[in-house]
Amino acid sequence: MNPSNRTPGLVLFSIALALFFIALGCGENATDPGFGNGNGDGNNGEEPGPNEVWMVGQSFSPANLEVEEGTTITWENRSGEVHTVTSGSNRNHDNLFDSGNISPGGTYFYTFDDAGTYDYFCIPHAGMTGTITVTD
Ligand SMILES: [Cu+2]
Repeated sequence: MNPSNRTPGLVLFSIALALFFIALGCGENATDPGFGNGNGDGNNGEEPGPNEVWMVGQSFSPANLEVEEGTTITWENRSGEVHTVTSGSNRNHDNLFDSGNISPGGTYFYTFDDAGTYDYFCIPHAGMTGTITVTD
């Protein structure tokens, strides 16, 4: 190869590489798994992982989850609304855990160290409840 041709080739390659990464970046944004996509259902065909609970619309999914002691549960707000993960039943907070407001796209974690049945609810939404059953 003639040395004088090297530099333009390198410049063209660099431009192509830059365009590739720009395109990649746009693609990621366009396919970012959807919360707040307008219909209150951010599923897009996906499922919560084994230790995950999603807030979809005005419900917890799955509403009932059984895990072993020491498991950390992740709640992810896949809806377009603010929710809470608040321990207790019949809308009475038992002060074990409370996420505070979780905005769309936000997450909350809690580790269940002891076996038992743990009811929880969402403060803004009557009827939005869930249960974590912890086995030893
Ligand atoms: Cu809620």
